[in-house]
Amino acid sequence: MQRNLDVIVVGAGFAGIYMVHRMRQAGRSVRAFEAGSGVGGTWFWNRYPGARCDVESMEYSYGFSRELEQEWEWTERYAPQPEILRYINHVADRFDLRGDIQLDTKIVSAHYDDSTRDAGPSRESDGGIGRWRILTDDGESWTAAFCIMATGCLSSTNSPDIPGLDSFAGELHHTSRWPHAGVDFDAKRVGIIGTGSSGIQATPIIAREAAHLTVFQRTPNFSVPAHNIPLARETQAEIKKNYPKIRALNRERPAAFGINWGDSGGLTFDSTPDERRAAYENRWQMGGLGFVGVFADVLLDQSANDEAAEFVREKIHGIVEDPEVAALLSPDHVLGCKRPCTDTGYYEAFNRANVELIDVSRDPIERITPTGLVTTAREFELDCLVLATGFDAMTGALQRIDIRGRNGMTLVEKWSAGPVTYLGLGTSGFPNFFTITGPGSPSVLSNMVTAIEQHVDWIADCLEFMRAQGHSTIEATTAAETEWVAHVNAVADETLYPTCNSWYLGANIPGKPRVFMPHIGFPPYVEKCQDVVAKGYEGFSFPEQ
Ligand code: N01
Repeated sequence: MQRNLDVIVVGAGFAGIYMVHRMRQAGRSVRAFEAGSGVGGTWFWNRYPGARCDVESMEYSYGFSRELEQEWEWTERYAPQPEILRYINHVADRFDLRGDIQLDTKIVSAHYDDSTRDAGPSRESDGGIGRWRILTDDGESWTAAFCIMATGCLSSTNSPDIPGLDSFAGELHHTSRWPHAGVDFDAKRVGIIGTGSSGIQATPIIAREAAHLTVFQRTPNFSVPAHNIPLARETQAEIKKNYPKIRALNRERPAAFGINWGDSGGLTFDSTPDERRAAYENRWQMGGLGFVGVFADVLLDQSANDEAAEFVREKIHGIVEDPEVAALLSPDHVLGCKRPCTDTGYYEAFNRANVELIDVSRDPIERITPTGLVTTAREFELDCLVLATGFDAMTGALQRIDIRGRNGMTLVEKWSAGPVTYLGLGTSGFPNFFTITGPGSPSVLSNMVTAIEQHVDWIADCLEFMRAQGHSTIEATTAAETEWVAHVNAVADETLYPTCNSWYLGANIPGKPRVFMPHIGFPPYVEKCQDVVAKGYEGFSFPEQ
């Protein structure tokens, strides 16, 4: 087997799969390594009950193949996890990609080796100068001219450091590492820690199955009903007829999706109170993430945000019968500064007699015991404990691999004060190293599939440019990345995003530097990427070794 490749891709989710496809098309030798026993990335791992996408299925799908988008049939407005996983598997088969994807393999280290830089000109697939040396967890080593990280933004599990967690004798499951065989909650006393998107999706379903469910909430979250429905054939056919146009229009929207919502209603206080109320109600009835875009200034103006947030709190009080529980479920942070959730029956679940809400911000969790969970106020006997505690987002998956650039510099060391990237695509000192939807790019604040395609296409085109120009090495410059990080932060600082402890800021991980990681706004970002190319890859250098 050829162990000296042109390109190594780490991960085989939406990003890795499309990267392999583009590299194949360009005639490069490529291999993707995937830790899971199947392709699909986040949709392979997150199999918890209720898992589904919060971007509509007709939008959360690849646009690179006209045939693919015409032949695939989605069944629901918001696709459930098993259907998205089937779709990704279909793509892997349809484009015959599996031969270049190695499953059940973790990358332990990726080191840039320029020790043989004087050995003569490098060709992509020779074992020559400036190569990435990759070691897998089964001890195999590979080299490649290019190392492309398709490790995902929300793939590195955050397991809370609660004393005694390992001592729990019942069933313990993290939502992002859910057993393939499923979990039987029947007649069980279940506890769930975490009320982000995962916890909010899982809660109503577990509540229906379990004897008793205790929800341990540290921070309430805003959630808007999904109003999920089967996708009518006619609706799907209509969209398919206009797919290129719809996708193009979506790419002009700030988050690259949501064409159905129409435009926002301008600035909040340019409308009368009655008009505003009607607009909130309209977006609430539409359902999903579009609620935050009801007016253009919801994430820019505190007063505008207060009013939209108050509308959601009223809705919570309207749904939840016990006013004390409703009050506990009502967030007081800025609407949208933590990613809002999209649910099916979340608040309604608290009207069930078998569901209890515990405020662990008031009575913190002290420890887990073999038989349950102890807070400062009470002990809870549990047969099953679900951790819906999220991810070490955006940087976690990258930093858990021993990645070293020039002169042995580690990525962890380089990013010790927060991720430093140019366009979220590259970082200086790490030549021929790309991150798909890396920190500093729109990624999680946009339709991930669209963001992935934009990055994969940019990288593939860049490699073609290098081939045509005879360049063997590309590297972001320090000046460009410094300026870019400052720009990403300046954009965020003009908004209300940095006001609360979100995973966008790394605030959910103890000790993680507090830096706003995603770039806000897809269209200006794409424009910048295009401009960089038009100016001969401005901000990158081609040092040739
Ligand atoms: O994770 P989260 P998630 N003790 O970080 C709590 C995407 N996603 O997996 O807020 C007690 O949002 C924590 O409390 P706090 C989506 O982008 C999408 O739910 O830190 N509680 C919080 O409530 C989403 O935003 C979909 O105070 C602890 C929760 O755990 C992202 O993934 C579905 C704790 C974690 O919430 C992450 O969502 C699922 C502790 N020690 C996920 N540690 C859809 O497409 C943490 N918490 C719909």
